[in-house]
Amino acid sequence: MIKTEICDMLGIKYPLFQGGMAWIADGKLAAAVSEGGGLGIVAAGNAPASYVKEQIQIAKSLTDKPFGVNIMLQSPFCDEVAQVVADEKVAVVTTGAGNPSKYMQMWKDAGIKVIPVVASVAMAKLMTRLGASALIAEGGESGGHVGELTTMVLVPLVVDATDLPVIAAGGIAEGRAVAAAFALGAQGVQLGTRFLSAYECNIHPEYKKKVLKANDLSTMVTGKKLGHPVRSLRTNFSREYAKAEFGNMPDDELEALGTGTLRLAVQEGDSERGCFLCGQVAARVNKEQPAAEIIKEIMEEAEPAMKGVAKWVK
Ligand code: TUI
Repeated sequence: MIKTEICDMLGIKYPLFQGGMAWIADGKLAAAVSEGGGLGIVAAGNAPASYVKEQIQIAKSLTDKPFGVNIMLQSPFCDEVAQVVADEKVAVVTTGAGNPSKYMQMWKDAGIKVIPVVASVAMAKLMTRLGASALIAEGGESGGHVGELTTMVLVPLVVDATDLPVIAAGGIAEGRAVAAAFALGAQGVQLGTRFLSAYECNIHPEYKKKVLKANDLSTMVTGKKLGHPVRSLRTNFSREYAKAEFGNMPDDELEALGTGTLRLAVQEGDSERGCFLCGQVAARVNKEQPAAEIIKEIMEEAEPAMKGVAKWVK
């Protein structure tokens, strides 16, 4: 049994979080993960506060265990959503795609544990100073909005820059990668892509099929030109977007080309116009399973992987 400080801090069985995937991580998926002993997370994404409140209530109706909400800091509804999570007193807030400084005090006053995603050492230090409970160090192998650094480089840098427990994210979908993350100094892991294959994950069947079929070269990063690089599956859409980006399409047209494309992927499975956010590790995701089974399997695989590397110590 693998148990760390994070388990005691949050009252969870396994030190494993489900990533807050916009449009995907709803109350049902979050509850299934929390019921399975991990920390389920409802993603606010770009949704209005009313949607987030509804999903929190769905999660509360399906589990008594703690769960979190991920706040996407570039959302136009960020202020309202930040207030809803404080009112609902969710156990944990994770943040992504920006700097959550202005909300930290409000969340802490509501008794919420704040666990920001950091993509740099400077941000790790700032969040430590402002009273975060832990940090998520997410490498660019992950799906969605990606930073510059890989998990292998970022995790030890963040671990050495803070006294807080660090959760590693990006490129983790099996026990061996959990063991690697622990070797880098992490005390927990966060998985997004692996949960795309969960039965409780309500994405279009075409999205799931694409993830299950993906190989080592199936993802790519677009969006650098507009300053928000995003990793997704290689599809006709992502190739066309990349072409437009390398061509001379004006920024406002590029922005328009990307708008609404995540919804088209998640709800319609539209590979001509949809953006299928996905991490590199999709190559290691090959079967559909209940969320609880995914968690148990990974944490059981991690034990021999952690012990196994010790055999080289003479
Ligand atoms: O946020 C994510 N993944 C996401 S957000 C998203 S929606 C979106 N799409 C396009 C542009 C912007 C958002 C899809 N996937 N993961 C967590 C994450 N956060 N990865 C990287 C970061 C991050 C980046 C910069 C965190 C902090 C940060 O610092 C900003 C600053 O002010 O220094």
